Amino acid sequence: MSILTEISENLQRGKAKIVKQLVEDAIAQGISAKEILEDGLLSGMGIIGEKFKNNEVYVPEVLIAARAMNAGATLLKPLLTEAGVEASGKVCIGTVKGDLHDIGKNLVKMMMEGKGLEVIDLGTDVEPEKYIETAINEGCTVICCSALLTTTMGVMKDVVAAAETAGVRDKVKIMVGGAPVTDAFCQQIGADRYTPDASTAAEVAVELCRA
Ligand code: B1M
Repeated sequence: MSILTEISENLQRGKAKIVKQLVEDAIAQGISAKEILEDGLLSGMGIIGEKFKNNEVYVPEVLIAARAMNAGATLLKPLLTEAGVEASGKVCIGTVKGDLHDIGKNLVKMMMEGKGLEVIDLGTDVEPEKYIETAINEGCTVICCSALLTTTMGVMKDVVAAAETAGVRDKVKIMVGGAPVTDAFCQQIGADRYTPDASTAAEVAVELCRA
């Protein structure tokens, strides 16, 4: 069995310590951080997601898998960070109100930091006004909203509205993403950019900060 398959399988069983060790071994073997992330950690999380959907596993199993995912991803962070890049802008990020999923948001944050952006992490369950207050007070050029639930993605529209109410809509760019979010949805709610994954999100955020 390949080490990446072992990472995926142990993540699915929630074996955080083993996942951590295997990720260290994979790094030592010279496997790229991107491959470890995509073919090991994210592959395992995807399988858990499918089982969750089919009621083959439940919230506790998903939670311990998520913990194992984070244990592995933390080790990859320095490798995904480009050495010597200068801070190229400031953004804030959070998962929208009512939504507690943070694995994708954390990955987006990690990739953005890797591109040299300063990232203020607002966590999960973030009120629309909180994004705006932070952007104003901290001088963020970009607001990044993540949502994983079809029932919470609508909050992104409230973030756009809150920026309008505060009179800063022309001063901040609003990026949206997360599994149920699409480009059509982004346009429909009047946000600025949708990106499907963490690395594209980081590239686009840098572009927006430089514009
Ligand atoms: Co939840 N959950 N969950 N869950 N969960 C989903 C999302 C679900 C699709 C599972 C399913 O039924 N198939 C489903 C949503 C269905 C829907 O809305 N249509 C669901 C549900 C229903 C729920 C609960 C309601 C379950 C319940 O309690 N009955 C509940 C809701 C709690 C709440 O938020 N209020 C719940 C709870 C949980 C856990 C707490 C157990 C756990 C979260 C742990 C945590 O995050 N700390 C959890 C998990 C882990 C999942 C699944 C299995 C995995 C999500 C994940 O982390 N994926 C998920 C099923 C699935 O997605 N297959 C599921 C890996 C992650 C890297 O991907 O977040 O998509 P993702 O991020 C990607 C991109 O989307 C993108 O970049 C990332 C990688 O490149 N991206 C952005 C993300 N944000 C971005 C922002 C950007 C740009 C790109 O710009 C700003």
